[in-house]
Amino acid sequence: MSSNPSPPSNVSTIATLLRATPPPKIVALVGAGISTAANVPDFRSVQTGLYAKLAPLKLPYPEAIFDINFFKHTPEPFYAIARARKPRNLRPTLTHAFLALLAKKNLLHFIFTQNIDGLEEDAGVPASHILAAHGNWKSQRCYRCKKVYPDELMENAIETGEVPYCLDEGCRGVVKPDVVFFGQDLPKKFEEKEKTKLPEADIMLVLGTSLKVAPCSRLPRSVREGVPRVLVNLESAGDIGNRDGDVVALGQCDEVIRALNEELGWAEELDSLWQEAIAAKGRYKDKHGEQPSLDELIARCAEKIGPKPVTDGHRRMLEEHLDAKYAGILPGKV
Ligand code: CNA
Repeated sequence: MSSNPSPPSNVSTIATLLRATPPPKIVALVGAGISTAANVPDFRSVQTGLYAKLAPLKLPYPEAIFDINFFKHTPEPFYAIARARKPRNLRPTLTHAFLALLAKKNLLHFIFTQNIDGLEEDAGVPASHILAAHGNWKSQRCYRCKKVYPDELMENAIETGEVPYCLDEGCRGVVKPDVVFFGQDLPKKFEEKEKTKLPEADIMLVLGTSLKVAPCSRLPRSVREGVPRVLVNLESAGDIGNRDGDVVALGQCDEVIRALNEELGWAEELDSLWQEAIAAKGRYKDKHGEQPSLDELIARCAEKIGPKPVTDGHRRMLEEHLDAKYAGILPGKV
Protein backbone atom coordinates (compact mmCIF):
# COMPACT_ATOMS: atom_id res chain seq x y z
CA MET A 1 0.00 0.00 0.00
CA SER A 2 1.31 3.50 -0.83
CA SER A 3 2.39 5.65 2.15
CA ASN A 4 1.02 8.70 0.28
CA PRO A 5 -2.73 8.37 0.20
CA SER A 6 -4.22 10.00 -2.87
CA PRO A 7 -5.60 13.48 -2.22
CA PRO A 8 -9.35 13.95 -1.86
CA SER A 9 -11.09 14.20 -5.21
CA ASN A 10 -11.93 17.87 -4.69
CA VAL A 11 -8.18 18.63 -4.63
CA SER A 12 -7.91 16.91 -8.01
CA THR A 13 -10.83 19.02 -9.23
CA ILE A 14 -9.07 22.20 -8.12
CA ALA A 15 -5.89 21.02 -9.86
CA THR A 16 -7.84 20.47 -13.09
CA LEU A 17 -9.22 24.01 -12.89
CA LEU A 18 -5.72 25.46 -12.42
CA ARG A 19 -4.32 23.48 -15.36
CA ALA A 20 -6.95 24.78 -17.78
CA THR A 21 -5.99 26.20 -21.18
CA PRO A 22 -5.88 29.12 -21.69
CA PRO A 23 -4.48 29.71 -18.19
CA PRO A 24 -7.23 30.96 -15.86
CA LYS A 25 -7.23 34.36 -14.20
CA ILE A 26 -7.53 33.69 -10.49
CA VAL A 27 -9.04 36.24 -8.15
CA ALA A 28 -8.49 35.33 -4.51
CA LEU A 29 -10.20 36.43 -1.32
CA VAL A 30 -8.21 35.47 1.75
CA GLY A 31 -8.75 35.81 5.48
CA ALA A 32 -7.33 35.11 8.89
CA GLY A 33 -7.32 31.31 8.36
CA ILE A 34 -4.30 31.53 6.04
CA SER A 35 -2.25 33.13 8.83
CA THR A 36 -3.19 30.98 11.83
CA ALA A 37 -0.24 28.68 10.99
CA ALA A 38 1.96 31.79 11.35
CA ASN A 39 0.71 31.97 14.95
CA VAL A 40 -1.78 34.77 14.37
CA PRO A 41 -5.07 33.61 15.87
CA ASP A 42 -8.11 34.27 13.72
CA PHE A 43 -11.04 36.09 15.33
CA ARG A 44 -13.80 33.54 15.57
CA SER A 45 -12.40 30.03 16.07
CA VAL A 46 -14.11 28.83 19.21
CA GLN A 47 -11.13 28.07 21.49
CA THR A 48 -8.11 29.36 19.63
CA GLY A 49 -9.55 32.57 18.15
CA LEU A 50 -8.57 35.97 19.47
CA TYR A 51 -12.09 36.74 20.70
CA ALA A 52 -11.97 33.70 23.00
CA LYS A 53 -8.50 34.59 24.28
CA LEU A 54 -9.53 38.14 25.20
CA ALA A 55 -11.81 36.99 28.03
CA PRO A 56 -9.42 38.10 30.85
CA LEU A 57 -9.72 41.71 29.64
CA LYS A 58 -13.46 41.67 30.33
CA LEU A 59 -14.19 43.86 27.33
CA PRO A 60 -17.84 44.82 26.83
CA TYR A 61 -17.66 42.76 23.58
CA PRO A 62 -14.62 41.04 22.13
CA GLU A 63 -15.00 43.10 18.92
CA ALA A 64 -14.59 46.25 21.03
CA ILE A 65 -10.80 45.86 20.85
CA PHE A 66 -11.03 46.71 17.13
CA ASP A 67 -14.00 49.07 17.38
CA ILE A 68 -13.10 52.65 16.66
CA ASN A 69 -15.64 53.96 19.18
CA PHE A 70 -14.05 51.90 21.95
CA PHE A 71 -10.45 52.43 20.85
CA LYS A 72 -10.89 56.24 20.95
CA HIS A 73 -11.12 56.15 24.74
CA THR A 74 -9.68 52.74 25.66
CA PRO A 75 -6.73 51.98 23.37
CA GLU A 76 -4.77 49.97 25.98
CA PRO A 77 -6.06 46.49 25.04
CA PHE A 78 -5.27 47.06 21.37
CA TYR A 79 -1.70 48.11 22.15
CA ALA A 80 -1.26 45.33 24.68
CA ILE A 81 -1.69 42.70 21.95
CA ALA A 82 -0.15 44.69 19.10
CA ARG A 83 3.28 43.18 19.63
CA ALA A 84 1.99 39.68 18.93
CA ARG A 85 0.27 40.78 15.74
CA LYS A 86 2.96 43.05 14.33
CA PRO A 87 3.86 41.77 10.85
CA ARG A 88 7.60 42.16 11.36
CA ASN A 89 7.49 39.34 13.88
CA LEU A 90 5.59 36.95 11.60
CA ARG A 91 6.59 34.54 8.87
CA PRO A 92 4.53 33.68 5.79
CA THR A 93 2.82 30.29 5.66
CA LEU A 94 2.88 27.73 2.88
CA THR A 95 -0.44 29.14 1.70
CA HIS A 96 1.06 32.64 1.37
CA ALA A 97 3.90 31.11 -0.64
CA PHE A 98 1.33 29.41 -2.87
CA LEU A 99 -0.20 32.79 -3.68
CA ALA A 100 3.29 34.00 -4.65
CA LEU A 101 3.71 30.88 -6.81
CA LEU A 102 0.44 31.60 -8.59
CA ALA A 103 1.70 35.14 -9.24
CA LYS A 104 5.00 33.78 -10.56
CA LYS A 105 3.09 31.51 -12.94
CA ASN A 106 0.97 34.48 -14.12
CA LEU A 107 -2.18 32.82 -12.81
CA LEU A 108 -2.88 35.26 -10.01
CA HIS A 109 -4.99 38.11 -11.32
CA PHE A 110 -5.68 39.80 -7.99
CA ILE A 111 -5.98 39.22 -4.23
CA PHE A 112 -8.42 40.86 -1.89
CA THR A 113 -7.00 40.26 1.54
CA GLN A 114 -8.91 40.90 4.74
CA ASN A 115 -5.70 40.37 6.68
CA ILE A 116 -3.66 43.22 8.01
CA ASP A 117 -0.46 41.23 8.47
CA GLY A 118 1.04 41.96 5.03
CA LEU A 119 2.23 38.36 4.71
CA GLU A 120 1.09 38.04 1.09
CA GLU A 121 3.62 40.67 0.05
CA ASP A 122 6.26 39.23 2.39
CA ALA A 123 5.81 35.89 0.62
CA GLY A 124 6.55 37.52 -2.75
CA VAL A 125 3.16 38.50 -4.20
CA PRO A 126 3.68 41.81 -6.06
CA ALA A 127 2.04 44.74 -4.22
CA SER A 128 0.27 45.68 -7.47
CA HIS A 129 -1.74 42.43 -7.21
CA ILE A 130 -3.00 42.98 -3.64
CA LEU A 131 -5.70 45.08 -2.07
CA ALA A 132 -5.40 45.15 1.71
CA ALA A 133 -9.12 45.73 2.18
CA HIS A 134 -8.72 46.31 5.92
CA GLY A 135 -5.52 48.34 5.64
CA ASN A 136 -2.19 47.42 7.20
CA TRP A 137 0.48 48.45 9.67
CA LYS A 138 2.71 50.31 7.26
CA SER A 139 1.72 53.76 8.47
CA GLN A 140 -0.07 55.39 11.40
CA ARG A 141 -1.53 58.73 12.38
CA CYS A 142 -3.23 60.59 15.21
CA TYR A 143 -6.84 59.53 15.27
CA ARG A 144 -7.92 63.06 16.22
CA CYS A 145 -5.86 65.48 14.08
CA LYS A 146 -4.73 62.87 11.46
CA LYS A 147 -1.09 63.95 11.70
CA VAL A 148 1.29 61.17 10.60
CA TYR A 149 3.23 59.64 13.50
CA PRO A 150 6.89 58.56 13.06
CA ASP A 151 7.57 54.88 12.30
CA GLU A 152 10.35 54.48 14.88
CA LEU A 153 8.16 55.83 17.71
CA MET A 154 5.35 53.53 16.63
CA GLU A 155 7.68 50.55 16.63
CA ASN A 156 8.75 51.39 20.14
CA ALA A 157 5.12 51.71 21.26
CA ILE A 158 4.31 48.30 19.80
CA GLU A 159 7.30 46.63 21.37
CA THR A 160 6.64 48.11 24.80
CA GLY A 161 2.84 47.96 24.62
CA GLU A 162 2.62 51.63 25.64
CA VAL A 163 -0.13 53.64 23.96
CA PRO A 164 1.35 56.30 21.61
CA TYR A 165 -0.16 59.79 21.65
CA CYS A 166 0.02 62.63 19.13
CA LEU A 167 3.24 64.63 19.42
CA ASP A 168 1.31 67.87 19.05
CA GLU A 169 0.96 69.13 22.64
CA GLY A 170 -2.29 70.86 21.75
CA CYS A 171 -3.82 67.61 20.47
CA ARG A 172 -2.47 64.52 22.29
CA GLY A 173 -4.98 62.31 20.46
CA VAL A 174 -4.36 58.57 20.41
CA VAL A 175 -2.30 57.24 17.49
CA LYS A 176 -3.82 54.46 15.38
CA PRO A 177 -2.17 52.29 12.71
CA ASP A 178 -3.84 52.63 9.32
CA VAL A 179 -5.79 49.42 9.74
CA VAL A 180 -9.54 49.61 9.26
CA PHE A 181 -11.41 49.23 12.54
CA PHE A 182 -15.03 48.22 12.93
CA GLY A 183 -17.02 51.35 12.17
CA GLN A 184 -14.50 52.78 9.69
CA ASP A 185 -14.67 52.96 5.91
CA LEU A 186 -12.65 50.66 3.68
CA PRO A 187 -10.02 52.15 1.35
CA LYS A 188 -11.60 53.82 -1.68
CA LYS A 189 -9.80 51.34 -3.92
CA PHE A 190 -11.94 48.49 -2.62
CA GLU A 191 -14.95 49.35 -4.77
CA GLU A 192 -12.77 50.21 -7.75
CA LYS A 193 -11.03 46.81 -7.63
CA GLU A 194 -14.32 45.06 -6.99
CA LYS A 195 -15.68 46.62 -10.19
CA THR A 196 -12.62 46.02 -12.34
CA LYS A 197 -10.95 42.82 -11.12
CA LEU A 198 -13.86 40.66 -10.00
CA PRO A 199 -15.63 40.54 -13.40
CA GLU A 200 -12.36 39.36 -15.00
CA ALA A 201 -12.07 36.28 -12.77
CA ASP A 202 -12.06 32.80 -14.33
CA ILE A 203 -11.72 31.23 -10.87
CA MET A 204 -12.61 32.70 -7.48
CA LEU A 205 -10.33 31.24 -4.82
CA VAL A 206 -11.52 31.76 -1.24
CA LEU A 207 -9.05 30.79 1.47
CA GLY A 208 -9.30 30.85 5.25
CA THR A 209 -12.26 33.12 5.85
CA SER A 210 -15.58 32.74 7.63
CA LEU A 211 -17.13 35.23 5.15
CA LYS A 212 -18.81 36.95 8.09
CA VAL A 213 -17.30 40.39 7.66
CA ALA A 214 -18.91 42.77 5.17
CA PRO A 215 -18.26 44.00 2.55
CA CYS A 216 -15.58 41.45 1.56
CA SER A 217 -18.10 38.70 2.28
CA ARG A 218 -20.08 39.77 -0.79
CA LEU A 219 -17.22 39.23 -3.25
CA PRO A 220 -17.79 35.48 -3.82
CA ARG A 221 -21.51 36.14 -4.30
CA SER A 222 -20.79 38.87 -6.84
CA VAL A 223 -18.59 36.81 -9.12
CA ARG A 224 -20.08 35.96 -12.56
CA GLU A 225 -22.37 32.90 -12.74
CA GLY A 226 -20.44 29.97 -14.20
CA VAL A 227 -17.13 31.01 -12.65
CA PRO A 228 -15.97 28.20 -10.38
CA ARG A 229 -15.65 29.27 -6.75
CA VAL A 230 -13.16 27.28 -4.71
CA LEU A 231 -13.28 27.36 -0.91
CA VAL A 232 -10.43 26.05 1.23
CA ASN A 233 -11.33 26.46 4.89
CA LEU A 234 -11.81 24.52 8.12
CA GLU A 235 -15.56 24.99 7.88
CA SER A 236 -18.07 25.90 5.21
CA ALA A 237 -18.46 29.60 4.55
CA GLY A 238 -21.03 31.83 2.88
CA ASP A 239 -22.95 30.23 0.04
CA ILE A 240 -19.96 28.52 -1.54
CA GLY A 241 -21.03 25.03 -2.48
CA ASN A 242 -24.51 26.11 -3.58
CA ARG A 243 -23.66 26.98 -7.18
CA ASP A 244 -22.85 24.53 -9.96
CA GLY A 245 -19.09 24.40 -10.36
CA ASP A 246 -18.30 25.32 -6.74
CA VAL A 247 -15.57 23.23 -5.11
CA VAL A 248 -15.20 23.01 -1.35
CA ALA A 249 -12.08 21.50 0.25
CA LEU A 250 -12.50 21.49 4.01
CA GLY A 251 -9.31 21.25 6.05
CA GLN A 252 -6.22 23.15 7.15
CA CYS A 253 -5.21 25.56 4.37
CA ASP A 254 -1.57 24.49 4.38
CA GLU A 255 -2.48 20.80 4.20
CA VAL A 256 -4.93 21.21 1.35
CA ILE A 257 -2.51 23.53 -0.48
CA ARG A 258 0.32 21.02 -0.07
CA ALA A 259 -1.84 18.19 -1.44
CA LEU A 260 -2.90 20.42 -4.33
CA ASN A 261 0.69 21.30 -5.20
CA GLU A 262 1.74 17.67 -5.06
CA GLU A 263 -1.07 16.87 -7.46
CA LEU A 264 0.09 19.69 -9.76
CA GLY A 265 3.77 18.70 -9.53
CA TRP A 266 4.64 22.12 -8.08
CA ALA A 267 5.53 21.02 -4.54
CA GLU A 268 9.30 21.50 -4.85
CA GLU A 269 8.99 24.93 -6.42
CA LEU A 270 6.50 25.93 -3.74
CA ASP A 271 8.76 24.77 -0.93
CA SER A 272 11.73 26.67 -2.24
CA LEU A 273 9.67 29.89 -2.57
CA TRP A 274 8.41 29.37 0.98
CA GLN A 275 11.90 28.80 2.40
CA GLU A 276 13.16 31.97 0.70
CA ALA A 277 10.31 34.00 2.19
CA ILE A 278 10.89 32.58 5.67
CA ALA A 279 14.62 33.28 5.48
CA ALA A 280 13.94 36.89 4.46
CA LYS A 281 11.68 37.44 7.50
CA GLY A 282 13.95 35.50 9.86
CA ARG A 283 16.55 38.27 10.01
CA TYR A 284 14.52 40.51 12.30
CA LYS A 285 15.58 40.51 15.96
CA ASP A 286 13.29 42.02 18.57
CA LYS A 287 15.41 44.45 20.51
CA HIS A 288 13.15 43.99 23.51
CA GLY A 289 14.08 40.30 23.72
CA GLU A 290 12.05 37.14 23.24
CA GLN A 291 8.47 37.89 22.21
CA PRO A 292 5.94 36.99 24.92
CA SER A 293 3.00 34.85 23.87
CA LEU A 294 -0.35 36.45 23.13
CA ASP A 295 -1.84 34.90 26.29
CA GLU A 296 0.97 36.43 28.35
CA LEU A 297 0.45 39.88 26.79
CA ILE A 298 -3.28 39.68 27.51
CA ALA A 299 -2.67 38.62 31.12
CA ARG A 300 -0.23 41.52 31.63
CA CYS A 301 -2.72 43.98 30.20
CA ALA A 302 -5.56 42.63 32.36
CA GLU A 303 -3.39 43.14 35.42
CA LYS A 304 -2.37 46.65 34.37
CA ILE A 305 -5.69 48.14 33.38
CA GLY A 306 -8.17 45.93 35.21
CA PRO A 307 -11.72 45.58 33.91
CA LYS A 308 -12.93 48.85 32.44
CA PRO A 309 -16.27 50.00 33.78
CA VAL A 310 -18.76 50.20 30.96
CA THR A 311 -21.38 52.89 31.05
CA ASP A 312 -24.94 52.07 30.01
CA GLY A 313 -24.61 54.58 27.17
CA HIS A 314 -21.49 52.91 25.87
CA ARG A 315 -23.01 49.45 26.10
CA ARG A 316 -26.08 50.67 24.18
CA MET A 317 -23.90 52.23 21.51
CA LEU A 318 -21.99 48.98 21.03
CA GLU A 319 -25.14 46.91 20.97
CA GLU A 320 -26.60 49.13 18.28
CA HIS A 321 -23.37 48.93 16.37
CA LEU A 322 -23.30 45.14 16.51
CA ASP A 323 -26.95 44.87 15.51
CA ALA A 324 -26.18 47.02 12.48
CA LYS A 325 -23.10 44.96 11.77
CA TYR A 326 -24.94 41.67 11.69
CA ALA A 327 -27.69 43.20 9.62
CA GLY A 328 -24.90 44.11 7.17
CA ILE A 329 -26.01 47.71 6.84
CA LEU A 330 -22.91 49.55 7.95
CA PRO A 331 -20.48 50.81 5.36
CA GLY A 332 -16.87 49.84 5.75
CA LYS A 333 -15.47 47.01 7.73
CA VAL A 334 -18.11 45.74 10.08
P1 CNA B 1 -12.55 34.86 10.96
O1 CNA B 1 -13.95 35.33 10.98
O2 CNA B 1 -11.84 34.69 12.24
O3 CNA B 1 -12.57 33.46 10.18
C1 CNA B 1 -11.43 32.69 9.96
C2 CNA B 1 -11.84 31.42 9.21
O4 CNA B 1 -10.67 30.68 8.93
C3 CNA B 1 -12.76 30.53 10.03
O5 CNA B 1 -13.80 30.05 9.20
C4 CNA B 1 -11.84 29.38 10.48
O6 CNA B 1 -12.52 28.15 10.59
C5 CNA B 1 -10.86 29.35 9.34
N1 CNA B 1 -9.54 28.84 9.71
C6 CNA B 1 -8.81 29.11 10.81
N2 CNA B 1 -7.61 28.50 10.75
C7 CNA B 1 -7.60 27.84 9.56
C8 CNA B 1 -6.64 27.01 8.91
N3 CNA B 1 -5.43 26.77 9.43
N4 CNA B 1 -6.97 26.49 7.70
C9 CNA B 1 -8.18 26.71 7.15
N5 CNA B 1 -9.13 27.48 7.72
C10 CNA B 1 -8.83 28.04 8.90
O7 CNA B 1 -11.64 35.78 10.02
P2 CNA B 1 -11.98 36.42 8.59
O8 CNA B 1 -10.68 36.64 7.94
O9 CNA B 1 -13.03 35.69 7.88
O10 CNA B 1 -12.62 37.81 9.03
C11 CNA B 1 -12.13 38.96 8.57
C12 CNA B 1 -11.49 39.77 9.70
C13 CNA B 1 -10.47 39.01 10.49
C14 CNA B 1 -10.75 40.88 9.12
O11 CNA B 1 -11.27 42.04 9.65
C15 CNA B 1 -9.27 40.74 9.52
O12 CNA B 1 -8.68 41.99 9.70
C16 CNA B 1 -9.33 39.98 10.75
N6 CNA B 1 -8.14 39.24 11.16
C17 CNA B 1 -6.98 39.33 10.50
C18 CNA B 1 -5.88 38.63 10.93
C19 CNA B 1 -4.58 38.75 10.19
O13 CNA B 1 -4.27 39.80 9.66
N7 CNA B 1 -3.82 37.67 10.13
C20 CNA B 1 -5.99 37.80 12.04
C21 CNA B 1 -7.22 37.73 12.72
C22 CNA B 1 -8.29 38.46 12.26
